[in-house]
Amino acid sequence: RQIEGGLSKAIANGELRLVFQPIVAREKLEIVAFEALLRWKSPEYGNISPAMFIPIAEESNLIHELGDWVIDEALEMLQQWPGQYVSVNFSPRQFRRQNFVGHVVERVQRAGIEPHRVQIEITETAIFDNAERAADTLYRLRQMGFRIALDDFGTGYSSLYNIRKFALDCLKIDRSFIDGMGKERESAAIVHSIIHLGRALGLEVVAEGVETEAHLQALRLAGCSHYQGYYLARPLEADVATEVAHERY
Ligand code: G
Ligand code: G
Ligand code: MN
Ligand code: NA
Repeated sequence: RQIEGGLSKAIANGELRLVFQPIVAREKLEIVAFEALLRWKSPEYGNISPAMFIPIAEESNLIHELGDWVIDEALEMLQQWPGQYVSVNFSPRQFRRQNFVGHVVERVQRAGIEPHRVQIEITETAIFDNAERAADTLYRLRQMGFRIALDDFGTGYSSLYNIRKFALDCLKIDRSFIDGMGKERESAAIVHSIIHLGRALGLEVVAEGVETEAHLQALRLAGCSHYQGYYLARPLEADVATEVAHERY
């Protein structure tokens, strides 16, 4: 409850910011995109992780206000980058909002941004409870030119059904599988399968949580096209992201 109160003031008080983690492409490790990640530095509680406060915002209508702030900030960054796209996380309630498509389209148009420079990241839980409606929403977003990524791929219910049923551009392999790659053969086999499946379907595949040179080498060998993780870059402050966007593109 207290957190909820603090959060409702956080936007107006300028306590929120976005950081941006590079997503790099296989060949030259150039930065093709940044994932926007929300940060909250509260005067009362210090730094609080979105893993903690997003679920609280989801229980109230705050998630919409927060989400709108995130989209607008992310769109503004695009003006300063040479050609990268931005990947924005949407929580299930945002995604299920009435007229979600119209809402996002309006903000993108107002910012004068091409929808293909915006990737919408959703998790499998967002589409789980009403598959028909989710399919329609994703189809319409894609018609408008947005990119769609399935985040934490492999951890959701019925992952294979999801890729058959929904209009997607990108699979983000959950970092627990990358972490497990060198440890047990199940994880390695799953990572390989997702990469092959993605390629066969013409989807971009991003490996998340690339933390070591060994991860990168194994993923390269497996034919993975895109990587994200601490080994390549941590989430960066906005000005640093803009600098590296120009250096490595
Ligand atoms: O950096 P990391 O601690 O940022 O993020 C923790 C969790 O919070 C992840 O599951 C991530 O997807 C989620 N998250 C980060 N930023 C946002 C955001 O802007 N919106 C939503 N809905 N989730 C976010
Ligand atoms: O759920 P989602 O994939 O959106 O969450 C992104 C989260 O992963 C953020 O908290 C981000 O800070 C974190 N993250 C990014 N790269 C790495 C990494 O290499 N290792 C670990 N452990 N976490 C990472
Ligand atoms: Mn994500
Ligand atoms: Na993820």
